[in-house]
Amino acid sequence: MAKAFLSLGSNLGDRLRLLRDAIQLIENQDSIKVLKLSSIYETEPIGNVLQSDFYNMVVEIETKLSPRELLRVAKKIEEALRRTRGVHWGPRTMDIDILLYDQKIISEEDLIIPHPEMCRRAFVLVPLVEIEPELKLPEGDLVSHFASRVTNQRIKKIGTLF
Ligand code: PH2
Ligand code: MG
Ligand code: MG
Repeated sequence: MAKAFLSLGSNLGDRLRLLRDAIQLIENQDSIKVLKLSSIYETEPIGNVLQSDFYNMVVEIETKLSPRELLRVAKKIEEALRRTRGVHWGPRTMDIDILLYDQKIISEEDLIIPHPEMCRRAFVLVPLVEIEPELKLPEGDLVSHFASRVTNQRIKKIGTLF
């Protein structure tokens, strides 16, 4: 079994409901066991697209799926929640990204782990550190070290999902 971390984000529609549905769909997978859920955070949009605030959270899972199989399941769940595609980094009903998969480093065209942007994003780092304060990247750096460097990004804890 591998341990992995997923980032969930929504800024279109009923964001809370969409996060709840995404978690439900993840928990319904026989091949995935949810270990921990972070709180939900309202976060400023990162990137050069004018769009509304996101709700973000992080999920820690245990899985027998390979990274690529896990990616396929994540895409399937995004589809089920009718993720609208369009602007790169633009508004979406549900975005599910793989942040970490054990201590693996993967660098393929459509699958990069650790997630290449994760160390610059408060909306990923803050919930990650909330559920695993001692978590390290494959390179050995503490995730909390990066979290302390993104305090300029607006992020507000909303509460828990259930
Ligand atoms: N996702 C992006 C781009 N910008 N900003 C926030 N706050 N939250 C996100 O989930 C997010 C983003 C691309 O996936
Ligand atoms: Mg993303
Ligand atoms: Mg994505």
